[in-house]
Amino acid sequence: MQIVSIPTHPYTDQNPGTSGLRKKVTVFQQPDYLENFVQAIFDSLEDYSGKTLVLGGDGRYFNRPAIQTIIKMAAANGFGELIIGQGGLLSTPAASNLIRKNKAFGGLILSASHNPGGRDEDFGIKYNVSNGGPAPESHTDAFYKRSLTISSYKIAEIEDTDIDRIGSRHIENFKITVIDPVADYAELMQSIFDFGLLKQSIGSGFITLLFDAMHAITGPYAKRILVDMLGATPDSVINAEPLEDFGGHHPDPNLAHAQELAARMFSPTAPTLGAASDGDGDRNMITGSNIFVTPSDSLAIMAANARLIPAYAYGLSGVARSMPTSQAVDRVAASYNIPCYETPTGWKFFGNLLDAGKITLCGEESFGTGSNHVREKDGLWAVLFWLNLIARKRQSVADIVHEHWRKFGRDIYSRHDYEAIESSVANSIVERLRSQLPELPSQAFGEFIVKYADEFSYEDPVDGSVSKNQGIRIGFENGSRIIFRLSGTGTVGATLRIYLEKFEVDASSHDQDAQVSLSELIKLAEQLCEVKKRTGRTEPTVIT
Ligand code: G16
Repeated sequence: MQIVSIPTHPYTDQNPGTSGLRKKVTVFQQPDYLENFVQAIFDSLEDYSGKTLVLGGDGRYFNRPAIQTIIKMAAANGFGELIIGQGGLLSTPAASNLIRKNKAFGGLILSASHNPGGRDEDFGIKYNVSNGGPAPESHTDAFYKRSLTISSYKIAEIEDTDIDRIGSRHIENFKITVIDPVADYAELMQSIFDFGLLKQSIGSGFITLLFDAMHAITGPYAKRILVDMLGATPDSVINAEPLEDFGGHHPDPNLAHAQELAARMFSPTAPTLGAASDGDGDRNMITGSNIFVTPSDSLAIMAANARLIPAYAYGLSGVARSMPTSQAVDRVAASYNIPCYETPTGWKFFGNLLDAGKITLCGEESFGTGSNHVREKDGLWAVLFWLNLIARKRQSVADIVHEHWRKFGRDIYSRHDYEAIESSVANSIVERLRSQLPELPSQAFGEFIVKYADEFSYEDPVDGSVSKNQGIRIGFENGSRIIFRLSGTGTVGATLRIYLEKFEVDASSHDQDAQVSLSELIKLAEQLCEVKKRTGRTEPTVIT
């Protein structure tokens, strides 16, 4: 195998965000751009000679050529084996599982998650470590640092690999194994949930379902598991074929983007459960007939009922949520007397807690829930969790949610996103908020009295690492909160996220519309940050 060293020049913008490096496809197509970043990753890692790397992506535009480049670079840099999903496809949770199952050194996942795909849209790449989880900040900082000084990369002069044919081939000591991307993941799901009960509940018609794969990676997974293994009708999975441009839509599982699903779920013919997943299959949206379950509530309900699921029948060691996620799961943890951790946004922060056995379940407001079965959030796992709950409790989604609120109270919650704000304006908003923090505590805004106002900082209880500036928190005496933070996953300008939360014990107020119930907090958020005033916008780009 001929290995060549190609001289290159650094790019200055290869700093990974919340979850890997995400840029426009056209940025990745610049000469040596992908190669530089991959080499920066390899140069920052140690002792991987002869070891295994898992490789796959969500099938978006540029996935296939990127896979071929990475195969050649992995060979040149001394990896022993590559495990690749057929067609270059792997969902993020399936890749995490493969890393763990094969005791691989790590993995490269090609995805920009819920961001749109296509020639002029987004691409992304992230590295996962040997526990199957996203590389921690110590790694991503090192990748960026190395990308700024890189002067050459190594690539093997070998032919393109047939990634559509399952099987192994050797090039000298380098092995390339193309596998069925679904089989190992399906087996894992079978070991967690009660597939017998699910089959019976679906077969008898007690549960009907609609899953929207949004023309992204979960189509083949959902078809195999929900239709072939559990007996759902073939039309239970819609938009099942992965497309390079996701059919021109955002593969973002929320009511705004999963329109076909939303229309069915809020109609008289709604099935028992409606769900969707995102580009790379790690996010989930859960709905029932005429009800949308917020991701924060979904996490809390899963925690409260986990013992009904075979894999969690012995209870949970603890739970965790990202800081902007509502405090609903905290109430469950308190009532079960188990620890609840508050981490910065980013699944990578759950890794140490999961590895140390401190938590079993975790989740985020950004449509992510997961458990210790892998080290990524997991969209189809969440769908199966809800199906299993419905089958065990013999209740509708709405009944399960209302029962939960009656028992624990409702954390009324919403997120307002202002997308593609000019970076200088976004920074001025953050500066303004920051400057107000010292004088906010004890101030009263109507019924809301500020209890604390700070910038969230996290000390990892396992390795002691500290992550600062993780969002601005304003907490009130009555338990309400307003959080402000800039997204770390966008590719155009800056996105300001405003997270609003109010606790309601009174069951007669539980069915209120969240925007109405949160209206005072919404006004107060604008007063504090002036996003509308400073951008001239009249409303958020997206409300969830
Ligand atoms: C990624 C991370 C999540 C995070 C989300 C939103 O998800 O893995 O942990 O919550 O981004 O991050 P931000 O608010 O910074 O945009 P995904 O599904 O995009 O990989």
